[in-house]
Amino acid sequence: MRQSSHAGSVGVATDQQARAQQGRTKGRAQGQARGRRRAIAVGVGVLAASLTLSGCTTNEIVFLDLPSPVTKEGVIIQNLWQGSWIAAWVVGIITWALMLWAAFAYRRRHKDDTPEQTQYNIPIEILYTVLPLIMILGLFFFTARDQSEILAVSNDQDETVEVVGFRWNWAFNYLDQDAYAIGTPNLPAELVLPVGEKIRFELVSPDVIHSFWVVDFLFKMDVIPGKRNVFELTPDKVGTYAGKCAELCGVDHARMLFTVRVVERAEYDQYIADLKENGQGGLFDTGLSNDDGQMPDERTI
Ligand SMILES: [Cu+2]
Repeated sequence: MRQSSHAGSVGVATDQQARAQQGRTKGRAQGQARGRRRAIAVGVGVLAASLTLSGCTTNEIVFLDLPSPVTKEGVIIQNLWQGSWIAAWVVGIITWALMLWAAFAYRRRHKDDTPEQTQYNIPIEILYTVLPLIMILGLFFFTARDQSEILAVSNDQDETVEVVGFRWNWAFNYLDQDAYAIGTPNLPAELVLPVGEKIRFELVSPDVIHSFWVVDFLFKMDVIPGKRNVFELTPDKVGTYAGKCAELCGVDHARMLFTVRVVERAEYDQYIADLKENGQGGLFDTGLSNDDGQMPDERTI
């Protein structure tokens, strides 16, 4: 009787211990969950605060701050760029979520535990071979489609400008107007274009490879000696835009700057008239540039 009562009290004690143990385990689990939630909240808060305090715009955060295009064709490039980033973000977010899920779901729960070891999952391996292939083919398709649209030359231009990239600045021959403008590193060239009119650009170089780049056009093309590279764009926003050489072409490459000014037609006509009045009628003879890299204003020919 005493024994059984003793056994009973042992049983009660064991139950109480088990409950206390359960309580401690539950408490610990709840504490860990709270800690995790707090860590996630702090992480999200720090990320949000750093993005807000840095003053970044959506364009800067999501699309890495591509300038808004100032040509009709620039919109195609903007769409390609933004579409590629949206696709990249979707793939990135899914990938990061899967990585985090795998890290948490299959983490080691006890220090003596070994997580389940797996290998040769054929369906998964086929999936992660085929999916990237589909993504790359998708990017290739949209790039090729847009590139052929932007580079299409239809010969229905309103004005033609021959762009001469030389060491170390630029000359612009207005072929339909019989006038030219030329720059030097000290007095960079200016290219004036009428707004809303299709311009045919013909790129030539008398010396080395340069690259004609107007940042806000979202477009650049190499200027190659012995070759005439042609493209057509329609600037559709009045304004002043920075241009530069985008091909490391020698010692004064960094000084190959120029300005593009997109103006109304009347102002353009006036500009051409002023050029002619200043003795810049006719065309700049590209043959004058020689291989010694002399600046045009130093030439004696
Ligand atoms: Cu250059």
